[in-house]
Amino acid sequence: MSVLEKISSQDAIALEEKYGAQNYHPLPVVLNRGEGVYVWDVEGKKYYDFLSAYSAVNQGHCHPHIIGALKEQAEKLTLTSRAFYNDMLGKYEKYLSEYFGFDRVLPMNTGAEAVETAMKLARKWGYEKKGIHSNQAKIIVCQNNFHGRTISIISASNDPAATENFGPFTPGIFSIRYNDINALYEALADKNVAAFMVEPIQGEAGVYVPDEDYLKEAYKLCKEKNVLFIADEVQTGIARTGRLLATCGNCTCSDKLCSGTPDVKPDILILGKALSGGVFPVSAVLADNHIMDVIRPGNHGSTFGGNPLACAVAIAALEVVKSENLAEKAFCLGKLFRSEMRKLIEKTSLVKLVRGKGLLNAIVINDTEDSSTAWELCIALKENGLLAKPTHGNIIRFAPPLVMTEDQLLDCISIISKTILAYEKEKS
Ligand code: IF1
Repeated sequence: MSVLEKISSQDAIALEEKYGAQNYHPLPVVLNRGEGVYVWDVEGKKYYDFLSAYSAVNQGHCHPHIIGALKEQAEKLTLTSRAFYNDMLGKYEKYLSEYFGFDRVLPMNTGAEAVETAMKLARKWGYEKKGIHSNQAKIIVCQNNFHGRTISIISASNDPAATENFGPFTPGIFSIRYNDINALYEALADKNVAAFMVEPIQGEAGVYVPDEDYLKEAYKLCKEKNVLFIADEVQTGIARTGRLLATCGNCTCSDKLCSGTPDVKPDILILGKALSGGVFPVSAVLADNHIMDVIRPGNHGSTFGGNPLACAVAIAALEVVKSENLAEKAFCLGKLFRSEMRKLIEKTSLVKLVRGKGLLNAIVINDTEDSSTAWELCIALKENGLLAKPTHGNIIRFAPPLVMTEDQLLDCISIISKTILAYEKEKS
């Protein structure tokens, strides 16, 4: 079979089932084209994408400015390794540093690699700057976190599906309750703590938004105890939550939304996903000199990290975020989305609540955690032309590309409302 030969959805699914490791349980839809907020399946049916590849495609599918940069750079130079300089990396590092207000960038590829990098950086800083005795450094994380899939990262996880039979795990990682400032206060009493790593909103846990002051208070505590505050903004960053960053460090986001004085300026910022607009894996760790300077030649690296293609793509992806005011759009559309969902909740007992920030939202289905209601609703949404995926328990995450127009969003809200009301009627 030629790889260019057209195949049906059924055949594509059968191939994955026969030849692929079965580490996913996808919705039965096979996509082969995307443009902006839309994707198409192999039979030509058009859908609104309400997952955005887990927030990697914030700029919309195949954005012409990003694809243009990709093509142009791909024809010139794609990879040199870091054994040599390339003419894009420095430009990119300057652009990224200034964009997010940090001194330096350490370029990687996937989100998990960037999280690992941040953990290594924090440990090394702990020994060399804070004076922690060798091999004693601790990193504090939060329960129900999602930071990726490597062994060290799952050592921080309490999700049995992600951890069972993958031990032994990496020591030195301890978890506390999320959104519990006292728990952090107690954990930071230990002088061996090098860092506290947190998601500003817990995505995988079900789009769990912490209390208003939690991050600010947590940051203050970290400052008092000389502990690094690591923000994992792989999912929340790059305009998704209605700000350039959910922690809104020294950011360049729209003045209208930003008070100008950042609540939290992470010591270490982790970015991934939408840093490339979903074109391919590009991640980065940002920090100021007094932290990043513990990393010396040979300490860390990656064959692909900082490759010229990634640099060109990421600059273009970040240009789109600014030129199309995506933070502001996510902020306004998110408000509209949640207020319309609240109206729906008044009309149905099937949905308990809506929560989220910007265009990272979820609805909680009024059913037991192990029921298949959320899954069945997602199947019905798919039939009606909208793709979303259930997350832990009975929660449906809604995270469309940020380039959506208000009319498109209202169309989507009508699809979601009609689908839920029809499902409820059918079941009653
Ligand atoms: C999968 C969730 C999203 C992340 C944060 C690091 C990473 C992720 C905050 C690692 C990745 C993904 C991976 C994806 C599912 C997904 C996800 F449902 F698990 F929670 F987005 F919502 N930090 N998140 O969210 O980045 O190495 O994957 O590039 O299928 O595992 P990565």
